[in-house]
Amino acid sequence: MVHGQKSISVTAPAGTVAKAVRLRARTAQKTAIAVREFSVTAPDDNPAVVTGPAAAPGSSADAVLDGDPDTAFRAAAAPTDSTVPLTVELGSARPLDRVTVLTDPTVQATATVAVRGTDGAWTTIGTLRPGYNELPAGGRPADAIRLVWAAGGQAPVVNQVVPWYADTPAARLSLSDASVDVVTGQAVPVRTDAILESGRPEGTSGELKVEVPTVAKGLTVTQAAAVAVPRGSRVGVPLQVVAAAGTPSGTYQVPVTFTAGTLTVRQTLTVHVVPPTGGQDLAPAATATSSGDETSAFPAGNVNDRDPRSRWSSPAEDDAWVQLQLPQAVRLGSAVLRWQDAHASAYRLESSADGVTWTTVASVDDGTGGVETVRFDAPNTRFLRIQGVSRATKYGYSLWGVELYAVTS
Ligand SMILES: [Ca+2]
Repeated sequence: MVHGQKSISVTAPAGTVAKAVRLRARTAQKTAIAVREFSVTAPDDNPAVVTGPAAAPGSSADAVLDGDPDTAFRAAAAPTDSTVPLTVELGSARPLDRVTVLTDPTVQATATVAVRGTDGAWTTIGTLRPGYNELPAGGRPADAIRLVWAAGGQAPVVNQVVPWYADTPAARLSLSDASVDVVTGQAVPVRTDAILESGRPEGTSGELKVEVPTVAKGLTVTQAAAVAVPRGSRVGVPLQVVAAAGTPSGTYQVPVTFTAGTLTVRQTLTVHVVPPTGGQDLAPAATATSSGDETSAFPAGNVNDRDPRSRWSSPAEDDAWVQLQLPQAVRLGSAVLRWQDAHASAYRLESSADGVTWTTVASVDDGTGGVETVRFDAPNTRFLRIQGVSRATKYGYSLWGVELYAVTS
């Protein structure tokens, strides 16, 4: 948590693995938040820096590192004996496998390419020709690459310099959805993709394996086993998840691995197996109460009055809640929440048979608002509570309506 700072720098705990980073206001304030720059770096991600000869107007040496082969560094003049090299400082020494250099194929300019070892000495790894160049760098630790032009020829144009490190995993594995809900007995599979990315210039191929835990009897995940990941590309392999009727409800951790030679990369797919629900919405027959209402104009009863224009609104407190008491206990399987703009970014659904002892049946920590359907298996539920954890806005929680459905099998 930070306060009144113009520049904020935060170091994540060692070993943090993150897909997203967010900045979130926690309290109301007089002025808007303006962010000029938001950057994130990985621990071994020291930014590379490039310097070189004078650039032609509108061009810059940075263009060789921007990842875009369409932009280019254009030298202002043809090289002479005193032209400084184009030097890429890599930021830290890492074993360098190869160097790719893209230059304009129509420009006649010849250069030698050298890499700098940890002893500070430059070693020439090859000669640059117009167009595509891929030069072996020997795999030794290097912390810089430079291009030294021969005098004469035309003003050089370099589109991209790409270092390929030998210590980069040959493949990376991620999941398009790391967590899925699967309804038992539903024939249509739920799909998530295993995404494989090649980290090396030569591409890779291997075997994708999904291990369904034996306790999840009835749960199947089908996929193509052999996967080829071409050079520099990204391949999505569909994983089709089905839970046969009778699969025990619960949350299962399913390891997904990709093995190529001696390398294995892994991820975990979380599968929530939930029973099918249906029948009539049970909420209108329930009695709604809350931890508190913002004003008497927004009472708890507005969540189950079947009126889409009336809403419940809580005071601006993260731990506010609203609950529905059913006429009798049922095996509850889903809740549909219709949020007003002031929604929860995190909340729990809790079940109780007596209104005293509560069980958390679902936790949502990435609430997006709008209409959210939450699935679970909550036998013997007389009370269902929507327990706020954190608000997405400075206002209290606000719901237009809540629907509740029982398990049908
Ligand atoms: Ca309503």
